[in-house]
Parts: sequence; structure tokens; C-alpha cells
Amino acid sequence: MLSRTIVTAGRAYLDIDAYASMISYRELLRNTTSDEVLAFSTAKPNQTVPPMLQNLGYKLDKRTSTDGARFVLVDVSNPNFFDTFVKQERVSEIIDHHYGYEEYWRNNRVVKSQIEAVGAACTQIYEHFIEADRADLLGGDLAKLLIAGILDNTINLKSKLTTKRDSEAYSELKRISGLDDDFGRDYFLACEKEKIKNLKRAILADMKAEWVCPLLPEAIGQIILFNHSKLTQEMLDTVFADYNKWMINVISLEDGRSYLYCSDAETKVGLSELFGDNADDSQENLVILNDFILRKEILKRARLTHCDRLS
Ligand SMILES: [Mn+2]
Repeated sequence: MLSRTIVTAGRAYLDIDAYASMISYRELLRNTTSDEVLAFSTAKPNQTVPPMLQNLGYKLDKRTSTDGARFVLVDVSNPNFFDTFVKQERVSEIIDHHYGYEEYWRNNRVVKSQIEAVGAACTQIYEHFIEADRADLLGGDLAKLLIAGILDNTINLKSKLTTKRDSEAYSELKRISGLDDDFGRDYFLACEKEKIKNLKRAILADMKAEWVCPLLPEAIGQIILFNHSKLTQEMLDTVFADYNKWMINVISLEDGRSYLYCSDAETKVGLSELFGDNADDSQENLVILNDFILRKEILKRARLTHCDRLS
């Protein structure tokens, strides 16, 4: 009997890195093993998978029986986040780039695990094609998926988590497929379009509500756009109508800056205090940083600044 392998990812959400990794690795396994290989998920692709990518020739499979199947997990290694149908005792392989469970899986001798500090799981998947000498499969649509995964998870190769392996995978995928940097631009613009279309949903789906220090409000949003100019203070006031105090980190890819919009003068003072020497704070309720920053880095900075003061 044919053995069945199911390539899947986390249960919480399906971003382009997970989506592209699942589909691409399925294609590689189909071409290099005799297994029946499927890729599916209970999670829906999020806004990082715009229609231009969901409508390619390669799609996820329909969900089907997992009885007796082996599971390959990509872009996730924390068992608490595995898709709901995954049976841990039948996991055969894990390819991931998140910290925390390296040791846990290293101690498991049955599971082949590859958990590394790279910017995107798609980079690891790309390398598997090269190791298997199957770069021939990467023309066209698979390259598009993998490139999008790499660019999204590394924030256009500008995030601090970006490694040389990510940049090389990106260049090589472009070379193999004949795509150029315009594809990345088109991809980010397509994502931006989806987010602007459903702005409130896009922002509220990714809110942090956590009291960190007196300099920041509890409600902190984050959105990545190709260009910040699509957003206005009025649009944000509508999105945050139910919030008393808020701020949002608008990461603008084209100019590589963070635009920190906020609800009130007091929050603005806090932001100026945190970032003033490296920012333009001449506008009302807005602080523009010289570089972009991630929300988790803002929180870290606020915690450190506040602890300094207490000590
Ligand atoms: Mn990822």
C-alpha cells in the first residue's frame, strides 16, 4: 500500500512562509519519493497570501483522512502550535526557523529535525531542492511562492533576522526562474491592496494589548505596507474608534522606515522620549523613525528604558 505523507504547519494561521513551504516541499517529496504526498491545513491563508499567489497552478490539497499518515511539519516546531489533526507520534520530519524547541526535537531520535536561525522557512526549503539536485523544479510558480515567503518573513531582506542564506536563496531563485526585483514589488503591493481593502480587520487581527511601561499605551498595532502614504490619521482614528489610547507601528517597506502613529499628545511624548534622537517628531501624533523597527523591539526598548529608571 502507498504510504501517505502530509505536509502541514501551525494551526493558528497560515502565512506565506508556511503556505509556500508546504506546497514546495510537497512538490519536492512527490518528485523524490514514491509516497502519496499531500499538503493541507485547517488554517486559512492570511493576507500575506494575496490572490496573485493563491491563483497559481500550485495550490493546497483538500483536507482528507490522516489515518496512518506520516506528518512533515514546516515553519513550526512547538507541538502546542501544530495543526489540530497532527499526531505527534507520527511526525517524521520538522523544518523550522523558530527558537525554543531545538533541544526538544534533537532528543527525539525518530524525528528528523532541522531547526535553524534563518529568516524564512522558505530558505530552508529552497536549499532542500538544491541538495536533492532538483533546481529544475523551481522555474516559474514555485519560485514565486518561495521568493514571496522569503521577502515577507525577512521584511524585504531588511530585518535583523535576515541571514546570508536568505539573500542567497533569493538571488538564486531569481536567477533560476528569470524573475527580477519587480516581482517582489508586485507581491508587496498586492499584499498592501488586500490590507487596505480590509484595514480594520487587518489591524485588529494583529493587536498587542499588554501594559509594558508608562511610556506606551496598552494597545499597540502593527501593519506592514509597501508605502506608508496609503494610511492617514483619519483612517486610523476610525480603526481604533473603540480604543481609548493606542499606537501603531506602520512599517513602510519602500523607504525602510517606521511611522509611529498614536492617539494622543501624552503617548506622543512617550514615543519621543523613546526614539527622539533617531526620529522626526515634528508632526502631531506621529513619530517617524529613520529606520524601521518591529513591535517586539519597541516593547523591548520600552521595558529597558523603564527598568533603567527604576534602578
Ligand atoms: Mn516563517
